[in-house]
Amino acid sequence: MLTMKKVASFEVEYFQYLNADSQVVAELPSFAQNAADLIPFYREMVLTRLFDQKAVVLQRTGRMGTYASSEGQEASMIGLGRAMRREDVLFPTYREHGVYFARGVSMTEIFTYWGGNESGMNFSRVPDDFPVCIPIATQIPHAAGAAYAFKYRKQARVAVAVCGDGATSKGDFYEGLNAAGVWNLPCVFVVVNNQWAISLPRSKQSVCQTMAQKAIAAGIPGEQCDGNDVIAVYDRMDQALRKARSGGGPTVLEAVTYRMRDHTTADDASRYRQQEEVDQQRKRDPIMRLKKYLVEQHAWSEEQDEQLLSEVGADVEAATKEYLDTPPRPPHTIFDCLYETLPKAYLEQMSQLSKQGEASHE
Ligand SMILES: Cc1ncc(C[n+]2csc(CCOP(=O)(O)OP(=O)(O)O)c2C)c(N)n1
Ligand SMILES: [Mg+2]
Repeated sequence: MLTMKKVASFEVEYFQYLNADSQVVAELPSFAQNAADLIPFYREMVLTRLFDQKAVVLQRTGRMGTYASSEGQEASMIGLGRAMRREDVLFPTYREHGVYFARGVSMTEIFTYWGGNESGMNFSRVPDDFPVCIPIATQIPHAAGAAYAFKYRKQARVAVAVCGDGATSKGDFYEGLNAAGVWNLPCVFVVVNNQWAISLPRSKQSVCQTMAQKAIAAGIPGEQCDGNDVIAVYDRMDQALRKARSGGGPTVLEAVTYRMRDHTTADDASRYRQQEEVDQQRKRDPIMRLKKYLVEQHAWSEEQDEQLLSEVGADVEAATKEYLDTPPRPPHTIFDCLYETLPKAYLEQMSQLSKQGEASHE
């Protein structure tokens, strides 16, 4: 007789505390019970947005290279960056500027990198954090490797890999998750699902209901949160980090958000997505959501907001000046951090570039 039994079952939970109308929809975690304690989150989200707007202006006026805007994703970035400890290590994509800021990386360092000078990635405050990763998903197995090292050395550190919805279709994503699961590594994988992978919408990326459930195949828990609710992102990140740090193993956290601007300054999103969709998503804006809540709780006012905008605006201007005042590095230095011993073919190219550099100074 044929008998059927269930051999596995799983579920994916969704977390949200502050909905799109700034209403509290679940009991707030302790760090968020006093609204005034959320002001530092708000400040960093505002800073990230003003930085972002300036970076696009610098690119458009020929003073910076291609740039990937993070507008709309501030709650995901600041929630996760603030939850991490300084000794944890970040493995980001090219769009996580706010996570770096929350970790104490300076705006000048980030401008410097996007201006074509890799020394901007030599972070003074978090020197172990990894640089921007352009190849999609390759940072995920790197994070698993670092987490293995932390475990081997018995260090209470967590490797945090951040990737996009598109990256979850790469083999590297699953390979990293699988290794982390098998070795029970101190790792958190954050999928910032911003609904688009350049021109490919989420609906064509994968037919699975959530990106978080991709964790299940690797035997690790996956959960989803409202990526535009900074309380939810911080809370879930904090839980996942604590678990990883105390030997409880890896977690996948999907933060559902939206990419408000073009993929990068080299893209024109109006060629593949409708303005109505973008307008609709504006109503979920993470910064407006938190501001409205703070004002309603009498923890914030329009006057304080104006003051903040002018202070942070001045900080962005000061960082811009510092970046623009830094002379470009000589072209041959692009070879400096490639190999311990530079192959012969590159040696020749490097000496050619050095000679050109000397000639142009004569
Ligand atoms: C290995 C690799 N393949 C292709 C690309 C080209 N590429 C750059 S960004 C991108 C889409 C990534 O989408 P997603 O992971 O959702 O991140 P998002 O840009 O939305 O933050 C692709 C395919 C790349 N950089 N690396
Ligand atoms: Mg994406």
